[in-house]
Amino acid sequence: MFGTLKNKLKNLFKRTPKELEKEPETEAPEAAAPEAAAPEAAERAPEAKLSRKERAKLAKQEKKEKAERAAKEAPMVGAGGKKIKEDTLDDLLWDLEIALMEADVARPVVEDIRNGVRENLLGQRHSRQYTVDQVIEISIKNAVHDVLKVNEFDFDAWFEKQERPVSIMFVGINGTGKTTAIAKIANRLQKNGHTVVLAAGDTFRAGAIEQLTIHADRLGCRIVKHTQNSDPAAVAFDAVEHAKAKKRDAVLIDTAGRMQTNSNLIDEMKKIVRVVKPTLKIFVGDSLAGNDAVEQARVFDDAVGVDAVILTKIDADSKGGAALSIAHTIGKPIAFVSNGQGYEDIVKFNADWMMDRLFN
Ligand SMILES: Nc1nc2c(ncn2[C@@H]2O[C@H](COP(=O)(O)OP(=O)(O)O)[C@@H](O)[C@H]2O)c(=O)[nH]1
Ligand SMILES: [Mg+2]
Repeated sequence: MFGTLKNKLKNLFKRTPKELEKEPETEAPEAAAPEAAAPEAAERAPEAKLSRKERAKLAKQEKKEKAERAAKEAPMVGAGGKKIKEDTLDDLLWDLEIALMEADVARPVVEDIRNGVRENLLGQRHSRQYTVDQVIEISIKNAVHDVLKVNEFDFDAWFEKQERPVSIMFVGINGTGKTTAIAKIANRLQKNGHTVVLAAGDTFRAGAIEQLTIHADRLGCRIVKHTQNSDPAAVAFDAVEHAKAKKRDAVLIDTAGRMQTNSNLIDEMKKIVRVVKPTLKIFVGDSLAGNDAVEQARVFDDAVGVDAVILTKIDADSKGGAALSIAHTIGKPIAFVSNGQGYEDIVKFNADWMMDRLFN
């Protein structure tokens, strides 16, 4: 999962510190260095018999542990630390940009991360307890976390607060995983004690109604369906009426896919929205589509107004770009990520979850 992005970032972090630090003699505050280094030298004295290589390894380990202990602290200091060189910082930022773009991260998000890191580091001095590569690493992580933070959406808390029945419409192009996501959400809602009605609104594709019927049978929930080629808005309307009459909690509305540029499809989506006024409109995007998924999200958002995103197939997504950029680019949160074909393979998205996958 997200291997490309993960590896690219990891390689960036592996740069040697010397490349990025200004030479000590050019920096007046470096004069304080021997004093600061003294306790460390004393600590290391008993290990004098170790080889140089071993000592270096030990020192590195010590430094790493120290940095990890202080990981929550800001690595930057106002004065007295080491300064980052501007030209080498720009080299690294360029590498960062390339790495993000190669992992299919959308351009505006690349810019945001890059500028965040640059602003944070340029002309700043960093605390002596960090090596410069640790400083860069923390800075990049913070910038990525900032980007991800806007993506959160607590579906469960949201759901509890809505009037019943809650109607949720799923939009997205063919094959992205809408129908599968509907079954997963239905399963999840039922496990949380809610009653669910499915609306077979993909009346276009042969087999779509049958596919949703199989899920309804397995999950033991009601499905409202009409014949193929019938009006999907009418199906959705009937499903909501049924839910009202039977006091069901949720109506999950499946829709057709085709191409996002197909104007019939877009009109069809708009009609469903006019007729049932769904409580929530979820765009389902295939993470493997990378920047295309971002574009599709934009088209659906312009047409019907997307409220949240489900990103699918992240179990097969080696790049991670869409996961990093989709919500930020269209300004809508990611509610869930789908990571497999089983009913349980759906995870509530949050920034820490994604950070964990990218950096650990
Ligand atoms: N690996 C993987 N496959 C998925 C995931 N979600 C859906 N699929 C598969 O993608 C294909 C299309 O899914 P479907 O729900 O029919 O897409 P729809 O056309 O948007 O309704 C099916 O074979 C699903 O099993 C996922 O998270 N991971
Ligand atoms: Mg479908």
